Amino acid sequence: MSRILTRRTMLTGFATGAGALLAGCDALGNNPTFRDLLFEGEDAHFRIQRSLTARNALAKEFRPEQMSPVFRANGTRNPNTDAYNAHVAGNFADWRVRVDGLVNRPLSLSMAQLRQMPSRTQITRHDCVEGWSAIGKWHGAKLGPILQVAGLKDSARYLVFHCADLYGASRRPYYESIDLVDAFHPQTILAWALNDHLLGVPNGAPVRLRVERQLGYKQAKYIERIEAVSSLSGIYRGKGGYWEDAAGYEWYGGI
Ligand SMILES: Nc1nc2c(c(=O)[nH]1)N[C@H]1C(S)=C(S)[C@@H](COP(=O)(O)O)O[C@H]1N2
Ligand SMILES: [Mo]
Repeated sequence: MSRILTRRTMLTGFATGAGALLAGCDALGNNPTFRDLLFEGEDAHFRIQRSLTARNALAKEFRPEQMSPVFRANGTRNPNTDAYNAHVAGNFADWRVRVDGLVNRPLSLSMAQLRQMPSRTQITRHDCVEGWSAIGKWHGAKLGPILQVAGLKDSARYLVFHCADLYGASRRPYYESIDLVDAFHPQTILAWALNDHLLGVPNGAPVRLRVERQLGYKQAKYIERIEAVSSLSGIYRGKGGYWEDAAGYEWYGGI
């Protein structure tokens, strides 16, 4: 009941703020039709509010003793191209993560520069659609502040993560994409450490995405480029990711 009153108060406050509605507000409030309309509006408002809250909510974080003894690798375990092998040999000293597309200031970040960005540590559960899960401790740069440095243009709607590996027999580039709600989510990080060690090759060295509200295939490994785009339709086969293109996986792999 008190929640309903609060909603009503909020809505009345809104109507009051609208000024023009102020004079007729009391009289209209006694009119059943208008009152019905108000409540309908409240319901819609709170439905939208709830769904937005769900997207912004934090994924569950776990305690250190809940971490899986081994965090298995899946998909590409080693890109194994000449270019990638050269980076491995050089300890990724020359690796760059480019941030480009619909940004005001394109970036080319070294691993050293990435490590200077605001960072976050989180112990979360990774869920793969193939039916396994693992709890791991991730550490890396928050994506939001990086995007703020790059300055997204108003037309930017999605971020496309271009990876260094060519997957499967088709040898097509692995890629993934997320929208801006997930891009600025506080747990969305470019992770370079897993379980207190620098990320190994099987898990995406030197840097991979963690987007904790979504399934395993969204967690792009071996990131070389982050491209801001207005639409996914021009990217590869247009479904927003390798598995979305190849096997009809959902673009929003919400958990
Ligand atoms: N670049 C790249 N990223 C990828 C994949 C891949 O094959 N290549 N596989 C995806 C899938 S299906 C899963 S479950 C996770 C596995 O991450 P892990 O190897 O650290 O367990 O990475 C995802 N990101
Ligand atoms: Mo997966």
